Amino acid sequence: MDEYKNLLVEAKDGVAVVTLNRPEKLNALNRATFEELAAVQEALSEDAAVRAVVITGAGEKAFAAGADIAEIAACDAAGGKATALFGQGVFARWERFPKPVVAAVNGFALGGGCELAMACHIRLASENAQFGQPEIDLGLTPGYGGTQRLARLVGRGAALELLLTGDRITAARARELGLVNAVFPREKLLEAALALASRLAAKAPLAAAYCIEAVGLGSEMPLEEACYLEATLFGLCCASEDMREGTRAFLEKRKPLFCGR
Ligand code: CO8
Repeated sequence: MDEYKNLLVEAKDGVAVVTLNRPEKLNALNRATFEELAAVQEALSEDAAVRAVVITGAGEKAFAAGADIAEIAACDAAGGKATALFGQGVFARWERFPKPVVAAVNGFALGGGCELAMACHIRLASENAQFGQPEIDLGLTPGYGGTQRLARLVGRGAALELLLTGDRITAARARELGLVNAVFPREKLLEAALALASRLAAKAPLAAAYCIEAVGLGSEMPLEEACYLEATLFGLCCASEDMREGTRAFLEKRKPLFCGR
């Protein structure tokens, strides 16, 4: 794996773990970290040995406590918009990443940190995790997709409550709202995320990529067009070696071994 300054990246048995690594700043997402996240996306998407990704934060306290406020403080209108668009692009590429991405939220996921978690496909949290969009207390709106993904995940009422109060919520409340998929004791979180990612890594890679595409694109389309997209992707699966292997393995009463073709 390449060397990064603000990230730790390790890959083993089909699963890459990307750790945001500025614990002294609660893993606040500065420009350099975004640039490295963009670089790691490219590297991991091209690496056929990697079939699932876990994103987590270094240290005891934070997944990511937001965008780097020191950098934002210096933004003018044009710079703020450009910075937001750049970050949105990086998060949109995680959302569209063709391999499952699991967020292991191990502490504060605030502002840009919550937005990064929401761009991942599945969110697991530790019991001590806290979520929130506190931008309002900085005189800001979220800028990395938070107003949109939050409302889509938890509904408009709960999203506006979080956006307008800036309040932090517990992992248990985030679970109730559907913002996270499951909650684990802190010491079990990474193990649980790795176990889930390993299971996902063993699934048929093309079918996984098409599920991500169908949900990501389809949920923004009229139902009829989205179902048409689904049928097209289903047809593509039917042309794959993995479909032959999966159906044959079922009929032969054995486990399938998928190759991603
Ligand atoms: N940016 C920069 N530095 C930060 C951030 C941050 N978001 N969060 C924490 N830090 C730093 C602190 O300044 C401190 O540094 P130092 O030791 O050098 O003073 C260090 O991390 C430790 O933080 P604290 O001492 O504050 O730790 P506490 O345990 O006392 O408090 C909190 C933890 C409650 C999480 C607190 O740090 C906090 O409130 N952080 C800010 C949370 C926040 O407001 N996040 C939203 C940021 S804005 C955002 O994400 C907008 C995204 C869209 C941008 C669009 C592009 C322009």
